[in-house]
Amino acid sequence: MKTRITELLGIEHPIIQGGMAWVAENHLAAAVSQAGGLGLIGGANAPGEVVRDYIRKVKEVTDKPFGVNVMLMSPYADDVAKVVVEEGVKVVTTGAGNPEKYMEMWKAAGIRVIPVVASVALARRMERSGADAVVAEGTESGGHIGEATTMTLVPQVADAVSIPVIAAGGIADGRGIAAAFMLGAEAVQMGTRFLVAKECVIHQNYKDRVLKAKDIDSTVTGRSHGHPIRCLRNQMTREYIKLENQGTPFEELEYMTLGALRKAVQEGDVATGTVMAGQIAGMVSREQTCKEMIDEMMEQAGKLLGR
Ligand code: TUI
Repeated sequence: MKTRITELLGIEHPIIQGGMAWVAENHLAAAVSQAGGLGLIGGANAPGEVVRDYIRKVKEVTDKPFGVNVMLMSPYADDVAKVVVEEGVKVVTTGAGNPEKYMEMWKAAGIRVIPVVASVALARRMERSGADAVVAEGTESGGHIGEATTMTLVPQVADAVSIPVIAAGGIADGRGIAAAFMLGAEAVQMGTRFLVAKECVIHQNYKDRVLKAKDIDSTVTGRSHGHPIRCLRNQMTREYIKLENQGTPFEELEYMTLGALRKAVQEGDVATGTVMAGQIAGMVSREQTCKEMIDEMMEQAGKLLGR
């Protein structure tokens, strides 16, 4: 399936793996790229040198294109932004902010820049700043989210910009890919399905929680403070939302959840840790290799789109 995105990135399939914080390290990124998609290393809150190490490890195992997601709220965003240039990374996506200040440096280095946006306004602005494509990410996604749904955001962004659009949020099978194409997308970005990939090195408790999730098992913390995060309901979300409703200051809540994602991902504490996942977790019920997932989804999407 050739689109402007597969051509731009030099990939076989129009599937990009989300740059998930603490999850998207070298093993997952390399496996997705090896399977013909675009694997991403999630910079998250990691220092530049940690990201450099991941980049080198991916290069050791695959010649295929891969990228890095720069999380703009990270205290290390400036460092990571330089490391991707120094390491000759070909594709950069950004999240949780406006990457304009890095655009000139990245473009001069020949990097394909793909900001993740949650609004038409930011998509337009990114096109004007020289972005090569945008990811239009709906509120169905896991992690830090915007307000608009994928169904409403993707066609509005596709109408507003001329650069290619990648759809994200609520997509985890060939039906979702076909639907995204119908809305005007030329590729999809997926996170939640890849959480349970065999090559994804997160704790088995995290995977089990996703595998067992039902349709309405996700919730959103931090809405009242303007930092909405979608994750699966547990003891942590119940306590957080209770305190939030009582008007607890943001700094206190931040303190409470500090390290909570790492606790869930690495230690498997899915009761008091943050289990970030999208609304589509209810449909993700099988552990497979990245190649099995991608081949299966592309076959299903191809059949639907060929009808
Ligand atoms: O970035 C994400 N998802 C994420 S990042 C993350 S880790 C994290 N750690 C600490 C605090 C917050 C997050 C977990 N999940 N997705 C891309 C995304 N970007 N979603 C929404 C946005 C966004 C929102 C507002 C992008 C730009 C924006 O406004 C920028 C502006 O200046 O207008």
